[in-house]
Amino acid sequence: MTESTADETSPGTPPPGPQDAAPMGGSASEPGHPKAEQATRIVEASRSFGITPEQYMLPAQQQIRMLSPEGTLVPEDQQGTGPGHEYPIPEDEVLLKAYESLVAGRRINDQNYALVRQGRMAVYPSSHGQEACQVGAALCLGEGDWMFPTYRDSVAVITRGVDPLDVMVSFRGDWHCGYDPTAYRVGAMSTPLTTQLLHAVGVAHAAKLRGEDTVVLAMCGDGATSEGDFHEALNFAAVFEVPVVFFVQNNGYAISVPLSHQSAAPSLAHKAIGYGMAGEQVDGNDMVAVLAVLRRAVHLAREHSMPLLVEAVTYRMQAHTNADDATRYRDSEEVEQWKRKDPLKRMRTFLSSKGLLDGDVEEQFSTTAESVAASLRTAMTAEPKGDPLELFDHVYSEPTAQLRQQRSQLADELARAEEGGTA
Ligand SMILES: Cc1ncc(C[n+]2csc(CCOP(=O)(O)OP(=O)(O)O)c2C)c(N)n1
Ligand SMILES: [Mg+2]
Repeated sequence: MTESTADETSPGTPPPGPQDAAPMGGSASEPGHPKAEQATRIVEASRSFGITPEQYMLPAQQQIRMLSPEGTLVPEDQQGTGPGHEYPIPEDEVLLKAYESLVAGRRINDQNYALVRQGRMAVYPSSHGQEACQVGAALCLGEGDWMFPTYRDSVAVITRGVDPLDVMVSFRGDWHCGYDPTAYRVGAMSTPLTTQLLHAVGVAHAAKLRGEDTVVLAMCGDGATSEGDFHEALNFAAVFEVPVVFFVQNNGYAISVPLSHQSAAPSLAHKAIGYGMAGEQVDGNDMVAVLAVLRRAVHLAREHSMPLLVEAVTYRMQAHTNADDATRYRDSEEVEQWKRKDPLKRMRTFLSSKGLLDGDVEEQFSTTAESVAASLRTAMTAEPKGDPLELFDHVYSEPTAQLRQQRSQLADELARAEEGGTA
């Protein structure tokens, strides 16, 4: 499928116009038809790889994988790569940083899980087992890029640089979003499925109109791909050639609904071609492959100003949240099988075999992770100090007369309570 059609790009051959290689065929690609003017970026990109637009847009025939489940390097001819689907292995220092972030991410996930069980946090959708996706999402972006995460993407947001405490306050119910999205270029973690994809496309479109080279990473789960907003976001991004990387973490379930009841598509990455964008499927528990695929997707989105879709196949190791009992809809054998593909173990084995990781470095990484966990424990165990008057802030940019009146009534009552009366 990824065989090069080298004659198309050989020197001296006149470059094909958009209509020559227009992907959809039929009357829509007739010269003079408006459709012929579209998908020029795809044509440009596929031409630069010497393949057809269809070959470029369809995912490679097998999942991109660089590390075996045992953590050994997969031989190059079995990695799933080919022309237009080539993914260079990231540099050693990036791989080591990724592993450090994996260790921290796993510790944060497990600390938060415990804090919920102790009643210190209301809810925590854990990404335990999905940390390679989380870390890859943060490390593939440049400082000026944006990330639009979901409720399950705390580790990605923290790896991007947001203080863990500012992320966790929303899971205690203190704030809808405890950090300033514009300061970190990280959207609020979205609980309504896929609304963030539309925001992501809007931000990327605005940046493009302003002439900035910002790329936006728009994150969602497998279940979210069935939402109407998913369709609208992808369609708009493709038609307007907006630089967004849609990153779908396919963790097998949408609460209790397995992927087989979610989609009949050959893969979620195949959905891309229907919009006229390129899709790729990667082993989501392989830190090396996730980084390689996402980094290149971000590069291509920036270079060609176009959207791409990356599906990472991973697994939700724990229940959806503490409000869910996963034993009611899946058996423990399935979970055990995925334990054997743990992203941390694979990366540790690989980096050790490359001589990049030894006991001292390991120790240093786990000490850092432990101190983050300790500060989370301290902060979440302390009673939150809320100001009741904040109830009226951030509702309208200009508060209404009614809100002003209610605010001053509450302020009076609080002042009287302070003086010793009963509020
Ligand atoms: C618009 C909307 N519909 C329904 C829900 C309820 N809901 C919360 S999480 C979830 C499952 C989402 O599954 P998936 O997209 O695979 O993400 P995961 O939780 O597996 O990370 C559903 C249906 C919601 N939050 N928003
Ligand atoms: Mg899911």
